[in-house]
Amino acid sequence: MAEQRDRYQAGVMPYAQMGYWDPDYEPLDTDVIALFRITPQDGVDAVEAAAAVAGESSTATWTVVWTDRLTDCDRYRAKAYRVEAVPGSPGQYFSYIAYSLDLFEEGSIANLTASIIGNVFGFKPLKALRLEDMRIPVAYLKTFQGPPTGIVVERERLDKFGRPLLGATTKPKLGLSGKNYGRVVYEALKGGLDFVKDDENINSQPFMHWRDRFLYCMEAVNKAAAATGEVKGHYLNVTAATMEDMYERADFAKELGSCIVMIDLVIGYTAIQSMSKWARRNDMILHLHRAGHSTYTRQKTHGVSFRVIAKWMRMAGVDHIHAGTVVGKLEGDPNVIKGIYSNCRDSFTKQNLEHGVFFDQDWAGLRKVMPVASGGIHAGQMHQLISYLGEDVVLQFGGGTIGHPEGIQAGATANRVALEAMIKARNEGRDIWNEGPEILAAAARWCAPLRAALETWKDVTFNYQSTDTADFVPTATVA
Ligand code: RUB
Repeated sequence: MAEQRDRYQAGVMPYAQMGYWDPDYEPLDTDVIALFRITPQDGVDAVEAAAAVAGESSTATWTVVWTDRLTDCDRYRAKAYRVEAVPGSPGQYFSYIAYSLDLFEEGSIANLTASIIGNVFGFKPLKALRLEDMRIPVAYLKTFQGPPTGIVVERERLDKFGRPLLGATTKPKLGLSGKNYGRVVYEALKGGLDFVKDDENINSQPFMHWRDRFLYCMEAVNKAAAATGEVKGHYLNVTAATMEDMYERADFAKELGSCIVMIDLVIGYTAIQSMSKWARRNDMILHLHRAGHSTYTRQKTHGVSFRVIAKWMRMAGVDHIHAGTVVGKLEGDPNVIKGIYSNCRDSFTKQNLEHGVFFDQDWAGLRKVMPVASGGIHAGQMHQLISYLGEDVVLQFGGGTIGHPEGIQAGATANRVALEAMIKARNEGRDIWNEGPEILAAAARWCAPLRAALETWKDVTFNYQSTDTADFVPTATVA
């Protein structure tokens, strides 16, 4: 930092000299820490770029301002304290920045993010900037209520234990009338699924107004529950143009006896927090579809990693979050997905660079979020899904239920039988990763719908290279 005498001379001064770089700084337990991937413009020094990010995401502007001296500026300045080259990616640097807790309003994702991903993402001296991870201090976490229901209470309400939950997204995404939509929901639930789901873009369009959908879906849920003796649900998407509309729709869902409502990420952080409070007041499960996230999470050099969005959403308070399938049709590197799932389900997340997790994170007792695996999956992948994703997850087969050649009920039955056969085999100690296809084939001998599903989708896979991968690879150890 510049000498005290020169520090407040009017004019432009490098951010590092203004005090936004402090290699000796030791973060406090109460500091918010952000890890950015910085790609400086050619000729811009990495340390100065890191200091600029610290400056622009906390108190600085481009020139010295004397009004700093009216504040406790040494404390309020964010401090870049560590910069290191990203392995295998020339020109990119990981930069660690610490922020005092006093910079943030309690319980507000909007306020946290306005600093951390505010103006700084358009800053000219950087070619690109990505928020890779954050360590949220316990003191700040305790100002958030977190998930209204959480995994444990959701299972109790549903009375379903020891296996992943099964769902499906209604297809086609758009165009069905309320009555036909309700038919799809009934068939899928009756056939063995626990949940059916509105798609992200179903709200209240000319072909199906929201009240129609809610009425027909709840008729389907109640009929299927009566027919099977199981608790059933349909995620009614209450996403709408205004909070008033969303509250009206959510209230109606509750009045009809639904146990769950759904929102889309595109409604924004404040609306998500408001809906979380509504769900907590009304004992409802809150499902979050992450519509829109790939516009800023997928590319490795610019944007926000989804593991950070998952963290923010656990704080904001959702019960379900779409978190990737690994094997399905949408982006999902196995290691990155593991890191995202740990942010949803751990009580304490340990640093794990191979999974893209840069910090230990104590979750301060916030309830756990149920991750949802959805997008291009089918019964033939059951062993892979359970091996990669574990038990506390909703597996959602949309096309993989509704596209079944013998109909929707048969599609649901195929998924339920595949799931139960695989869980049974796992519980008996079998190696489901390697024996999975055999286990499925054996179950299919007695289950025509599963036989047809395996025959139809065989080994359909989406084998493309992942865009968002971890930067650290396991090193071979000497035996
Ligand atoms: C599911 C589908 C969902 C995606 C969202 O359809 O398209 O909208 O799961 O993606 P299907 P993500 O099961 O027929 O593929 O879960 O990654 O956010």
